[in-house]
Parts: sequence; C-alpha cells; structure tokens
Amino acid sequence: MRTQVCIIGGGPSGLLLAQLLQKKGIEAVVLEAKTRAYVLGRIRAGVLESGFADLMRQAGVGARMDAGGIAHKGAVISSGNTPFRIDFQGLTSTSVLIYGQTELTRDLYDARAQSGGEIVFNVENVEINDPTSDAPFVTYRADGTAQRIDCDFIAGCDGFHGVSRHSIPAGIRTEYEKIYPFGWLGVLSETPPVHHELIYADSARGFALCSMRSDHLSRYYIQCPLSDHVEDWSDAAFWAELKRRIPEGAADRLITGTSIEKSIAPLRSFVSEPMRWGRLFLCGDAAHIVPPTGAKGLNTAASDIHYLFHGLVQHYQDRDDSGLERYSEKALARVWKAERFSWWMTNLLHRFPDQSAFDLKIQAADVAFLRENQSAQRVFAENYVGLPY
Ligand code: FAS
Ligand code: PHB
Repeated sequence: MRTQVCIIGGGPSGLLLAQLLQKKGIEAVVLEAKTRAYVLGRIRAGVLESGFADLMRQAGVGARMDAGGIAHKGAVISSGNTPFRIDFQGLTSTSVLIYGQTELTRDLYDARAQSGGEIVFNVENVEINDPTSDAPFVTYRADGTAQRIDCDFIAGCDGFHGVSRHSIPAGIRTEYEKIYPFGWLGVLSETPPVHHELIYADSARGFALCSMRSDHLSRYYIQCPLSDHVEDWSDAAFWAELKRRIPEGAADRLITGTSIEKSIAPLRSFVSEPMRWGRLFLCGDAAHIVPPTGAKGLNTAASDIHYLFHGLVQHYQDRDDSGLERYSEKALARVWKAERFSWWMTNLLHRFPDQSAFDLKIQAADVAFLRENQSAQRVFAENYVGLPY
C-alpha cells in the first residue's frame, strides 16, 4: 500500500491530523493498535483551548462540539477554604470550552468514516523503517497478516507508550522528566456539577478539582498517594474526602452519586527532543506529557498538529519545506511553556510529602499573590486559555 502520510495512532492527535490533511486533499492512513470502542472507553481530558476548537472546526468536525460544548469564561481557585475567581474573558477576551476528549474523539472517528478515510484498527508489531531516507515505510500486522505502507512522511501520534519515539535513536534523543509523588483519583458521575465553573482547590489534605462534562455529568479529582489503588476508595470515601478539600459552600451543595468511572492517573512532566527525525514527526503524548493540573495535555497535542499540518501543506502545495524543517523547534517552544505552566500550577495547588514549613509559606504567598494581583491573574489566564500558536 502507498500513501502520502502514514499516521501511527488513532487517538485525538492522529485523527485530527488525518481530517485536516483530508480537507486539503492530502492522503493519509491511520494505524491504531486498539479498537474504536477501546479508545472511546478512556476518560481523559475535558478542557479545550480556543486553538483546539478552531482546528476541529477547520477539520469540519466542530458541529457537535459547538452544540454540546460549554464555554467557560473563568475558573475558581480556592486555598484554605477561601475561593477567588480568575476572569479569563475579562483578562484575555478568550474563554475555554468544556467538551470531553471521549466525545471529540468520537466526532473524529465518525468524520473519518463519513469521509471514507482509512483507519486500520487492531494493528500489531508496528515498525518504522528508513525514516531518514526519501522512501520511509511502515510495517505492521493486521488480521494476522504482514502489511507494508510506503509513504512520504510518518506522523508518530501513538502516545507515551507507542513505538514512534523509540524509533528515534537513543543517541539522538534527549528526555527530560519529572515524576510527582502523588496521583489523581478521578471519578465520573451522572450528577449535576457542584459549580458552573471549574474549582481548583488546594487544602491541607491535598488537591481537589471539580470539573464536568455536561450539566448532568460531573468529573471530580482528588490528589492521592501513588501507593493507593482504586479498590481502596469506595464512592462514599471519595465523596467524603472531596468535601473536606473544597470550599464549604461547594461542599454543602455537592450532589453525590454512584461513580460510573473511577481511575488513578500518575502525574509526570516529560519531554523528548527532537520531535522530528528525518521524515518522522512526533506529536502529542508520543513526545511530551504534562500533569493534568493545567489542562494542557490534549491542547498541546493540538498545537503540534497545527504546526505539522501547516508544514505538510506547505510541502505539498508550495514545495516549501521550511515549515517541516522548523517543526521540532516551533512545537517544542510551545510545549515547554505548557510544561512550565502545568508544573507551576501543580506546585501551587498540591501538597508534597517532603514539603517544609518554609515551602508551605512560599506556596501560600504564591496563592496570595495570585489572589491579590491582577497582572498575576492575567498571566494565569493567558496560559490557561492557551498561548498563541
Ligand atoms: P493518545 O494516547 O490519546 O493516543 C495515542 C493512540 O495511539 C492510542 O489510541 C493508542 O492505542 C495508539 N497506539 C499506541 N501504540 C501504538 C502502536 N504501536 N501502533 C498503533 N497505535 C498505537 N489531559 C488533560 O488536558 N486533562 C485531563 O484530565 C487528562 N487526563 C488524562 C488522564 C490520563 C490517564 C492520561 C493518560 C492522559 C490524560 N490527559 C489529560 C492527557 C491526554 O488528554 C493526552 O494529552 C491526549 O490523550 C494525547 O492525545 P494523543 O497524543 O493523541 O495520544
Ligand atoms: C477534566 O475535566 O477532566 C479536567 C479539567 C481540568 C483539568 C484536568 C482535568 O486541569
């Protein structure tokens, strides 16, 4: 088989790239290791920057997002039971969109099926060959048969545990990592959200987040030790602990219910450089991971896709490779800013096992400065709604 761009990974970044390219008449084949149902069964991100939403519209996949998404013009930060609001709209003239990763991935799958675009599910033994030659190819097994795709370019959109990053020689790659000494225990429940905007809560017992997917589907998180297991946490224990960490008013209003999904996600900051190796381009979690505190994981995958999409269009339409030449540099410049903001927000709102009394004082002063200083709130808002591409 032959195509122009072979995309490894049928998650949000791979599918978005495929749809954007299709709109420009550039062929692509998507290889996904799992089934559609498996991919859609994952509960991940829920906050979209306006840049991501614009890319979905540009790909012709914005209708359901615009109909069902909820615009959030601000968010609440609470520390020690005293909440304050960051006014995104007032400070940046921009808001974010609440629309679940599950739903947007479903929209992308449906668009791919409707447009006749190719996705091969359940692929195994994916191997990237000759990425530094003019004729790279990908081999894999599907339905027990060995397959080969010849292509011009390979987009590695296969997440943190995929093969693409490891196809760049170790001697070429530099990896930067920080592992946090806690995880997030997340619960999805068919209950009305406790507040019409997100609440990021810092408390002496640790971090908590009140988020949502719709006006009848809520998503809550609490910081938990990495040694915890989901089985250790009954729904009742989860709700009781959440109430201890969020502002009293919210705790009194909180409507609890049976969890329909419950999982623990470890927190890490990770970047692998470069994001390009010959004709192989890494995008999204294949190249970088952020702790979810800043809601930057999915959104930074989208900015990678923006840069790669424009580089490929320039290559095929203008025979100009400058965009592809500068892809890694441009993508990494925005990635590191998202890493910085996510790391900073994680340090601001979580309790670390080895925190000294001095550290706690500094953390409290950081929160107080954010509460009292409009410039600090503007910097927060600009980073949260999404820095320009
Ligand atoms: P994905 O990991 O989503 O997709 C990669 C795809 O490649 C997968 O479908 C995988 O099956 C496939 N694949 C892997 N290896 C392959 C191979 N060898 N061949 C073919 N296919 C292969 N972000 C937030 O902003 N907020 C959150 O609350 C949040 N929660 C998260 C919770 C968890 C547990 C995780 C892991 C991430 C979370 N994120 C969150 C970040 C998340 O949204 C990611 O940034 C986003 O899924 C990245 O999308 P992709 O780069 O497409 O990678
Ligand atoms: C979510 O809704 O899942 C969510 C929202 C904001 C975050 C992280 C997760 O920072």
